[in-house]
Amino acid sequence: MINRLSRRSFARLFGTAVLAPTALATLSTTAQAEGTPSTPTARRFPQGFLWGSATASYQVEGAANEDGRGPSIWDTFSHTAGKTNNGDTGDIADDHYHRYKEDVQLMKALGLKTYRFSVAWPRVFPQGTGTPNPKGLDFYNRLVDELLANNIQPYCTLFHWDLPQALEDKGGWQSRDTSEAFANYAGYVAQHLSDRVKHFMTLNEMKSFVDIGYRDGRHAPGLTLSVDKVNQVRHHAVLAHGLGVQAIRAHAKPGVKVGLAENAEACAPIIETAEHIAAARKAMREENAGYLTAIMEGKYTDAYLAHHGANAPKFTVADMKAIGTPIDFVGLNNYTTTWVRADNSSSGYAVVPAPASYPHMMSPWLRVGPQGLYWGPKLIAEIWGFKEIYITENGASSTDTLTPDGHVYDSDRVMYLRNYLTQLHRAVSEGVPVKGYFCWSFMDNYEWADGYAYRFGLHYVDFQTQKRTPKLSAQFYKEVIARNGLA
Ligand code: GBH
Repeated sequence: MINRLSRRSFARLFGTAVLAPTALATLSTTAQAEGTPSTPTARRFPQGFLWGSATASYQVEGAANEDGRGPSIWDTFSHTAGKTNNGDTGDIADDHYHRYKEDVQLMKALGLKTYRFSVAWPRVFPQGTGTPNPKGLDFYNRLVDELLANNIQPYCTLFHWDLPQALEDKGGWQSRDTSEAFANYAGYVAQHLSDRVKHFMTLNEMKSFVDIGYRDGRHAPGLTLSVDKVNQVRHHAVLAHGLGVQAIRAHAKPGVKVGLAENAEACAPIIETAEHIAAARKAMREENAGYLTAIMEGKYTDAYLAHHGANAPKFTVADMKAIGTPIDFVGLNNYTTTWVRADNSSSGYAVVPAPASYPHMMSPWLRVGPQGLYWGPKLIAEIWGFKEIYITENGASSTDTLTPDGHVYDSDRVMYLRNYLTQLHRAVSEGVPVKGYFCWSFMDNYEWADGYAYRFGLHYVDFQTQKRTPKLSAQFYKEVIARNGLA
């Protein structure tokens, strides 16, 4: 008892739970053992806040050639020499396809209320269109049943970048047909899962797969298209989202909610004064004009069209109407903050460039800016009047190492998560309607072109043995969930 009490006061003193290393192995929580004491400084989240974690099909499943799965553009890309770090592929990844039951038990041990996964399109339609492969969908039936049996709500993403190679061979996202094919596939999955899955997200991070896959060539399919062509790919992505929303609504059981998971630039005022805040609000619309803004408003902004001139996408009135189909929730993937200041230019704002000394996590792009989790959802709610927002991804890479006695002391990730969640708390305590948060990622996985060297998991994965070990950050997150708060 004395031991427990002193641990609790220690936790209060330092604003978080500090546990003896031995507690890590069992993931016990002080909050559960002692009830959740409420203190004036407790920083609790709203009741029913949905604490979750996320993964994506190609990054965790493995079983690349099983049960009739067709190849995706990531199979092709990762098997092309020189495209990924160390030549790593997702052939085996976390072997989650075979180990999902064990993984759901780890989710349960963490106390997750919800889990966000993605369906691999080429498992369900190996050729992208045509005859569905029942064995492919069966995996997701099993996964969803297992989650529900353990009281974890499934949140399902329909496209997290693993486009069927057969569609890429016919032009991929350069072709409008892919948008239509996506809608058919999305409607089919919704029809079969919506008796149990109540939240669907259409596409994950259009901005990433379009810009990095079709413009920069660093992600599959590895193209470096001209600006006009990239703009058309972008248009087909937002169109796929809109047609997908309509198809899901047409085929799903009543009461299903539809949204997306976009890594919108989270624009934040570099100084919190009225003029810089006004600048951040303008930036939020214009910096996301090709993606989230088009979806929210059913049109491209004048500045976006003027900027691209003759290179602007070709579209019809009907396209824009489909793109603007109202959605039930916005999912925001957020890792970084886009700092903005007021400026005398015609746009009224300027993005503040990051100095070389700017702090980042293991991934060089992952510059630490917790305020995105406050300003991102706050400005989205303000500008577009949104009532339901989720943070569909947030997390960090770290140079995790397993100690000889089997621990991972990822204090940098704990610090990162605490800082970001503090800003998220600031948002919800002001009434910004954020309903849930998904930590990326549930376990270390295939970090796309960076391969397995960049770890984002709450669980450490030994990719030789597939052993999962909860990191210190898992212990931290478990405490957050159990307390529904930060202290
Ligand atoms: C998310 O992307 C993805 O949804 C998820 O699959 C991924 O594992 C996770 O975050 C962690 O990265 O090669 O220098 O051009 C986050 C946004 C956009 C970050 C693309 C990495 C590539 C940087 N990502 N970016 S670079």
